[in-house]
Amino acid sequence: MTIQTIATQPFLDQKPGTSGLRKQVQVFQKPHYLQNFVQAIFDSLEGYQGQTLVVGGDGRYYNREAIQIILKMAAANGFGRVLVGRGGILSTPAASCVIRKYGAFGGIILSASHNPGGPDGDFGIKYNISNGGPAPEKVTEAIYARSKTIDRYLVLDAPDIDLDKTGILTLGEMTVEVIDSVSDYAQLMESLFDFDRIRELLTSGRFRMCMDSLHAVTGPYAHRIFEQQLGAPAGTVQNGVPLEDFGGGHPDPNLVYAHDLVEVLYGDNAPDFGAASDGDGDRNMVLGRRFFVTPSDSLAILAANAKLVPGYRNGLAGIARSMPTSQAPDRVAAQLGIDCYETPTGWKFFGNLLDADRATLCGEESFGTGSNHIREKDGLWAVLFWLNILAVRQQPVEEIVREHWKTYGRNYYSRHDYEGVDSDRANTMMTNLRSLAPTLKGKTFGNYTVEYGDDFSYTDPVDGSVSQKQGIRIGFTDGSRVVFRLSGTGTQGATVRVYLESYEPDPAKQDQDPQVALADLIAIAEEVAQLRATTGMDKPTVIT
Ligand code: VG1
Ligand code: CO
Repeated sequence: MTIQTIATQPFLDQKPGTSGLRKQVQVFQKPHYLQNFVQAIFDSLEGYQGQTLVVGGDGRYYNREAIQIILKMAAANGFGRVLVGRGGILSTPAASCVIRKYGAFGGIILSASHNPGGPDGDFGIKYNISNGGPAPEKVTEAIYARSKTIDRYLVLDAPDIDLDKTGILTLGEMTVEVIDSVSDYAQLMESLFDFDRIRELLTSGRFRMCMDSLHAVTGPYAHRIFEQQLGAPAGTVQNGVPLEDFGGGHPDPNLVYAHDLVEVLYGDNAPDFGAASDGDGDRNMVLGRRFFVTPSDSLAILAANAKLVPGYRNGLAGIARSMPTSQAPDRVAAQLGIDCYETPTGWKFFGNLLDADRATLCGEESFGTGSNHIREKDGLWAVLFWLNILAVRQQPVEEIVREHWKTYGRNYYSRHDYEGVDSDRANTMMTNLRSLAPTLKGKTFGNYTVEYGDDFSYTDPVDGSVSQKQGIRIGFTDGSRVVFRLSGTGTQGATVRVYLESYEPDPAKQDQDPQVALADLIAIAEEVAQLRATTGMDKPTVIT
């Protein structure tokens, strides 16, 4: 087996977005495209010779081919050992768990998360550092810089390895350990939650749940944890076989794309609890019987009930939420007397707060919740957290949420996405908003008076790094907000995201449809951004 040095030329579009490099599969299949990016990752790291790398992905189309390439490149570049999930499968949270548990130097995760898969779908690649979390911006910037000058990559000339049997193999000088994809993660879950109590609930005959894995990566994890370990009846997990194209679906756990689950939970004889996760297993949606829990509320409720869960019994150091996430968690933090941090969108911004033990729970409005147990958001963790709370409180999901609103007030919340917008027009809209926002202070729109308008900038309290242009915020004197961002995970055109939030302390007024409660803010968003004219659409493509 010889190490080959292959001459190559840079691709100029390898800038990582919110969560790694995401492109259409056909782009990744171009000769040298994946190899260039992998070599750019290795070239921007130092000190990995002889160290351990974790590799795995969400099982989407091109996962296996990519892993074979990465293994041969890791061997040629001098890694000592690679841990790879069987069949190339590791959910994003499981990869984070394995990196931490085995003290790996870092990990490469192959996923485009909730983006559709298959030959005409998307693929993605992301580098995680030794704390198990997504590489911070200074690392992704170094990778991007290197990708623009790269002229060669190293690869071992070797046959493919068998990914389907666990065991230890060698590739040149490097060891490859094919590990069970689920075990380490399942053990970690067992150490955090009261499995006995959850088992009691799930086998009591008084409580039924339905978990929809959307034919994505959490299938094997959910089968093992809910059905085998916790005793839920077979069939509790639906769409539990990971498929390379996710069965043609869109593995995004929201009311639009998780329609099978929504039908079950809103149908006759509905179960008590429903949940879904995304392509790579880091997102979650939680439903009660005919009841949807907004992700921002979910984070707030987990925080308010953390004492009921063994892993969090000793209290929380703090909470962190991304800027567009609703301020519901802030109210819980205030009540608990702990800090609540507001970070830019993307899990990489939580890493420092978690490492420094300033935050214990983190969350995003985009169906992401997690904690200091790993350094990624974690879909099944959130589901288990809810089950633990339900097992202790023995109340329906809806009742728990309504009680929460009564105590803390309700943050009405919605996100309107306009997908496939012309990039130039979307960028022009953002540029216009950037100059308009600061001029709006004091201006009134109907009942609302603008308190501030800006482009969110974040200074990391741990390392002082500054991230600018993270979203246009227009805040009103009553705490309501409208936020505008462009997505950093799409692969075609631009996606405009509009985030809307208002606060309702009066329990008598907490029962409205969010689209109705937010109608005035929706109109203000249209007025300031001219969304219809910009996007050419008369309504959002997806409302969550
Ligand atoms: C989206 C979400 C963001 C999330 C990111 C990655 O990013 O809004 O909250 O962290 O996806 O999640 P954007 O830039 O498209 O808004 V995942 O589950 O796709 O790794
Ligand atoms: Co994801």
